[in-house]
Amino acid sequence: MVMMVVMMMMVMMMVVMMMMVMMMMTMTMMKMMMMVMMTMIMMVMVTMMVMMMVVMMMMMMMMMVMMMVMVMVMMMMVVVVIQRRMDGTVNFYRPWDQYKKGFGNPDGEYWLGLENIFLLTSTKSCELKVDMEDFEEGSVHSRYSSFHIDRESEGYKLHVSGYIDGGAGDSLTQHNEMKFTTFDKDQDHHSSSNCATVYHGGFWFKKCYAANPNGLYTWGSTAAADTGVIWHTWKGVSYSLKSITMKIRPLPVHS
Ligand SMILES: [Ca+2]
Repeated sequence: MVMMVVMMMMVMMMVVMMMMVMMMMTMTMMKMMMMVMMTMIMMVMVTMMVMMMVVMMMMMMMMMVMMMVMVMVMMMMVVVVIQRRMDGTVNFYRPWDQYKKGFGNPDGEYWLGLENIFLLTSTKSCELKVDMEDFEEGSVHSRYSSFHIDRESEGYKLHVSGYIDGGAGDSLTQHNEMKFTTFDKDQDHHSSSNCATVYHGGFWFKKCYAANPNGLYTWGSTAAADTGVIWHTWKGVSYSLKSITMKIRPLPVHS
């Protein structure tokens, strides 16, 4: 009998112990499941945040690319008039400091100024277009794919190349590598005279010119020999043009 009781008690104790172990195991399992769930939630949240950041960065990059394209398009559209003759209202027979700083009216007869032209063309490559009209309703142009000038200490030396025909012929390439000359600053290649004094305007004279867009405005015929507003390859040296406009435009950067 005693043995039976002892056996029963032992079995009961074993059952209780097993239950306790099972309870402990269940609690550990629940804890582990909670931790796994928390970790999963955290991972989902972090993934969502990373995805949001990536989307935001992509949007910012797209906006930056769009802004860069807009700036490039705007730069390509910017045309700067550096010289214009159209009605003879402005005197172009001027000294060095006037040609350096500019004169006239941007809406009419105009010289932008050598220092400004230097600053505009020194940082980016530009093309040059020269539009011309005669008094018989003729209209032509000449284009140069590369145009810039040196600083004042280099005499504002002209660098022009890449002629493209627009009906007027090429009267400017022979002025390439010339320094600027005014009546009070002779930097031309004519040893015995000053081309600016002889032809009444400042320009990148050589010995002396094929183009003299800053010459005397004489409404067609040139009163004195070769002194008009001249583009030699279009109308010769005895015809003073009705209008001439020199404009520059920055070129897109080539990689
Ligand atoms: Ca000279």
